[in-house]
Amino acid sequence: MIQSDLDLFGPQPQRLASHTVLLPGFALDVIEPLLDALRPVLRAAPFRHMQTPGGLNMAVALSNCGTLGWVSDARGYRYSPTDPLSGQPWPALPEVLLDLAGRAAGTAGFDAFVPDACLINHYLPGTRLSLHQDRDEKDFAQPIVSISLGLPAVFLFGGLQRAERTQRIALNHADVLVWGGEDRLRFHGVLPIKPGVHPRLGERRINLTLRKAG
Ligand code: MD6
Ligand code: FE
Repeated sequence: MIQSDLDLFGPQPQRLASHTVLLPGFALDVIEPLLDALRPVLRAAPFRHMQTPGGLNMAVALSNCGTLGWVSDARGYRYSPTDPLSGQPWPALPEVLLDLAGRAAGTAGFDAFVPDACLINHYLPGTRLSLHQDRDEKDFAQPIVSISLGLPAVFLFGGLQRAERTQRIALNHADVLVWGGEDRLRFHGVLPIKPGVHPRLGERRINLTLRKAG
């Protein structure tokens, strides 16, 4: 059977809201260089479970790269130039990640996006991320680029009030989600990851969110 022209060009971008675009499979052609670049980052700054300000252990394990990294402890949420585990600066943002984020943002209509922070989240089957807003960054005019790797997730995409109803969006391996503008402060979260084994990443989901934090 001959593929349709549409299939030959791959899945098309999907606009989920006025300033939110899902780019299915956008990271597919750089997955191997991306994983190669993440390995030394995660050796220098391993995944860890941070404490919430309320004293609970976060279910998601996390790390960072870039000049700023997102941290949580008894004092609250904030960006820090150093890794609290090592006392050292976070590993540099790999070029392949900077380039991918810039191209994804541009494709979604946000030109000249230069992130300085990449939060790396690690989910095991059963791990969820409760509904939250991303509001620790300085400039909400800057978008966020989110790259999903490994096991699929159901992303909850809500409104500007916590109680507003949420859309459910499938985020699969190599999908890139870009959001900004008036969607920047929407509540969002991740449903518990379903058990499974991803052919490349095994029993895990990794999400990279690139931001201009400072
Ligand atoms: C995740 N992502 O997909 C968690 N935040 O694992 C986020 O919390 C997120 O994907 C802001 C923008 C995009 C995101
Ligand atoms: Fe978030």
